[in-house]
Amino acid sequence: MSDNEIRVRDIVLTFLENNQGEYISGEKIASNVGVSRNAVWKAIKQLQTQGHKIHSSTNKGYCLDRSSDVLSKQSIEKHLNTNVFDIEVVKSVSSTNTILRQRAEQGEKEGTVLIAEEQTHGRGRLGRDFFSPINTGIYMSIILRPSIPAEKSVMITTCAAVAVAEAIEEIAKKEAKIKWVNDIFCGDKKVCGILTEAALAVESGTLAYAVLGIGINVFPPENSFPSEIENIADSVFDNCDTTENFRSILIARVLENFWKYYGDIENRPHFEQYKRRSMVLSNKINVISGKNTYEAFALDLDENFNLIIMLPDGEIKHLNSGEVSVRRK
Ligand code: BT5
Repeated sequence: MSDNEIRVRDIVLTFLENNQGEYISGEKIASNVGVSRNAVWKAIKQLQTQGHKIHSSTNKGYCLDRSSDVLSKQSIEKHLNTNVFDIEVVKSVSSTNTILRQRAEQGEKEGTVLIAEEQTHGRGRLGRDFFSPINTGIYMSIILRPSIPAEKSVMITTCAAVAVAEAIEEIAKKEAKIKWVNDIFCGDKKVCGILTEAALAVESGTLAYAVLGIGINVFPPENSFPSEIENIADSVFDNCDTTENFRSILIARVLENFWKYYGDIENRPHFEQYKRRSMVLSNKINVISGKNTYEAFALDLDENFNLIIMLPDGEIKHLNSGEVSVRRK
């Protein structure tokens, strides 16, 4: 496809997205986009090949089906009330975090967002895998350039956790809880994981950049979850039978919510919202530190989102999320 054909295809998609569910004549689209009807027809064929559900009728024209939920810059931007993000959507990548880290190193700007329909090597923390099957999830990363000290990077992860929990509650009307520090749960299963990777600007001790990665299981995977995680993972919605573009709407809400907190990140504007949704506070937990596991009681969070725990002998400790993980008993 030539650059011009790609441009026409993108404008036609914007037009269809903004009129989703309605038939528009080829003539009207052509005159709005400023191209021939034949060029519109070619663009429609291309979009259909990409999976967009577009009906065509000789009399009525073209209609993007209401249930068409192929992710695109256009499908997300129509739900987004800000233009601070520069969004790119791709079909398949190794890991959106890996790609954006490379781009951040090369100087790409804050607000760059990469979203994939599938990841072949989705990553969690500490070298763990994040299962990222096609069409049913959200796998997105954002480049950030915050002027905060490196040890405060947990603020980014926690802002994102609150942003995701709020979006799920608003869109899916379900309670979303946060497991210290980066997992979102619906019921007792994980529906979202967050991975923040940052690089240090050595001279200043602040972050040169951070790449925030968010993975959400929106619908059940087409071939179910792999056996290793089927008992711990779930999706936000129970089935794919939906008439709304839930993935695009969720992405827009997560981005907006995150930006709202991120703008004031040094003042921890999300602290109370985070605490309110905590799954571990006031519970008995197992602390996993390397090869050791020990019991404790989760008392509170300190101002740096360290978990304050009490050991069976009464000793109080502040745990850093980079060093240990916890499991509710
Ligand atoms: C995370 O790590 O959960 C962070 C996941 C971040 C994923 C996003 S997607 C966009 C961006 N690009 C990437 O490559 N990554 C980010 P952690 O807390 O370490 O949890 C990993 C563990 O969660 C695994 O060891 C499994 O037990 C479990 N798990 C793996 N895939 C899952 C899934 N799809 N849903 C729920 N749990 C999963």
